[in-house]
Amino acid sequence: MNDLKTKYLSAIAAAADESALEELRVQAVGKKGEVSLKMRELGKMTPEERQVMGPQLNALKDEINSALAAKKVALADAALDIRLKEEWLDVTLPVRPQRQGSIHPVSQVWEECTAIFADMGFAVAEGPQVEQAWYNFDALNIPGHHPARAEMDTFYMHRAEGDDRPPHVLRTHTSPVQIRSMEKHGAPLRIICPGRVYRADYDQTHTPMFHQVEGLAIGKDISMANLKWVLEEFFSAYFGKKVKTRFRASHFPFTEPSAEVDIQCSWENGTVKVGEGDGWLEVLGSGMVHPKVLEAGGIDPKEWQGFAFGMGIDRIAMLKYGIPDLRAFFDSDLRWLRHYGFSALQVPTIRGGV
Ligand code: 2NL
Repeated sequence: MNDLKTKYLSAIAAAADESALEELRVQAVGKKGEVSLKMRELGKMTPEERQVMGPQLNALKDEINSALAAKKVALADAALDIRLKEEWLDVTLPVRPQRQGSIHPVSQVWEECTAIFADMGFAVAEGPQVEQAWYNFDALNIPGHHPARAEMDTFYMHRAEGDDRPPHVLRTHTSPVQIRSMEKHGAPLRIICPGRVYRADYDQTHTPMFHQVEGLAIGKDISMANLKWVLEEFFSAYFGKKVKTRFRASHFPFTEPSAEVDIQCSWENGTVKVGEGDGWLEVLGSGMVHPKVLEAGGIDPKEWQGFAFGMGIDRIAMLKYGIPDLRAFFDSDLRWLRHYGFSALQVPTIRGGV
């Protein structure tokens, strides 16, 4: 028994890996292992012999089993030590350079507008870009003979011969979204509608697709004074300084009275600077919502009134970020995008009332 013990304990101590260890386990304490065979011989012994040999064999078996378990742990520890020495990373190395996309100026300004008007309690509404002519024109008190409706300015959806559905257009402004909001939510209402709009026009200052943000506030006693405050608050937050406004009487079919709004600017050797000097720049159209338009939206004009305005997102983006050519906005030129684009981490630069 002592020979067996010395033989296996030293073999276990010398085992090089887990498979050698398993082999030793089978040889010693496996079903047909040496120790197990010895245990089977107990049956042939006298009770006195058995009383001596039984416990000794059991003790030997236990000792071998714990030696096997201890060696297994030691082998695993040694293997881990080797891996820890061999495998390493320098976490202080800079990451591989990665090309990053940038936020388009239109998206940036869209977000800025949304944030500023949200602070003044305006919710954002969106709607379809392919719109029924009724929502785009009729509901807005734009008559059938109005020049804005002419085939020249408006993209009409193709109709197959015999297709008698009412006409659809690519919306020419986001006003139809506001009509839909009036229908859906009723009054009171305070929303802005940013979005893509389409007009058949292409030159230095016009692209067939552009972006607009319209605003609408309807209540019991909302007036032009509220409109003026909201717009001045907006321009000051957007340009980051107090910006004077000038309201000029104008005409739109969907507002009465109507006003075009200019912002204060200076012209110095060909560049415009907003919020200084004694020049003026037209940036939006506005007015009190026409009673017929309220009616079209399902709101009683005898009970409710409100203001509306519309301005070009692309145009105010050009003004704030000094981008000279509108057409380049939609060329997807990577050099242009890298130059005028914004980092994804850059939060909108807006500031509160001045
Ligand atoms: C412009 C003119 C304007 C509106 C848009 C509007 C919408 C509804 C009712 C009444 Cl639902 N008005 N929108 C009002 C006045 C002017 O846009 O020149 N935009 C660049």
